[in-house]
Amino acid sequence: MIPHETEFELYHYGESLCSQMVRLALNEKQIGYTSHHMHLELTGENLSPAFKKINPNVVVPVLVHNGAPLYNSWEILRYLDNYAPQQGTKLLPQTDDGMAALDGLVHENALRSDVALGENFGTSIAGASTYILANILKRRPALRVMWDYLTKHPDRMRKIAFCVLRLRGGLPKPLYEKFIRRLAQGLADNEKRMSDGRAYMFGNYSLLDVMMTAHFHRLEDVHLGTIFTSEHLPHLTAYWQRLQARPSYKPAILDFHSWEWRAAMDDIYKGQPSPFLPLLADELGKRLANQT
Ligand SMILES: N[C@@H](CCC(=O)N[C@@H](CS)C(=O)NCC(=O)O)C(=O)O
Repeated sequence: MIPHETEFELYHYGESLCSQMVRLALNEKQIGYTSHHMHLELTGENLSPAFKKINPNVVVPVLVHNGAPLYNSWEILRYLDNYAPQQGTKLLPQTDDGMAALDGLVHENALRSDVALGENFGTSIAGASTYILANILKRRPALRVMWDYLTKHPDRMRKIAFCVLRLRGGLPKPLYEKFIRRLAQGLADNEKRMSDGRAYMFGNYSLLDVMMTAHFHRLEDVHLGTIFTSEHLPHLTAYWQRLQARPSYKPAILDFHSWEWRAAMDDIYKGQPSPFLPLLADELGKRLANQT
């Protein structure tokens, strides 16, 4: 049982994709919560003994419901929808087709620990953002960062990844190119999906759209957002505008921008598009041409 003062308490980070999804879902379901906003790479707060009592796996988000912790963003989304089925937006797809397609689409698009970095749309978006994590880690001495991750992070892959990011300032370039090619594939697939004129992934808004909001917002953060034009992606561009126009977007996403993340973006991109934008446009063009 986690000490708590209100029914729902959320441990989260402004720019974490999984945290953004849970905040969007809480907003869409109109469920209030106490916010425990944390810093990750900036301070290593998630590696502290205090947070390990809340989540021994040291990751966010953690939603605490009446003292019981819930750890996985997808499970949290489903949990919230089942907890308040009649309140706010229904998050599980409302058609049989939608329910049948859900797991496949989640597997193809979601940031999941059982999918390797760069092997689907979500893990490619996370991979493409690692320059930002590296830039934030640079604010702390390398030895401090390595000590923290090597001695306190329970995940072997992640402890190495964070040290590599701190020491190299990013991952090897071919990996970023792989992420970009997989992103192009995901964008082309989703453009096709939306081309029948549906408003959301399953017709009505659902948890897949919650995820896409976080993913597309991240594409903007890594300065690849100009790929959304009516020329390249007419249906996805309209869809992205629809997602941003929802009342949940500002309170769940924009209002939780973290200063160190914005500073890292400015430092890396200096207001210019990502150097990977031409590759993304090129790869997307090829895939869209193959679809017709
Ligand atoms: N499967 C988890 C993944 C959570 C996760 O990886 N969270 C990241 C932020 S998006 C994190 O806390 N990373 C910090 C770290 O590993 O040190 C979920 O869906 O909630």
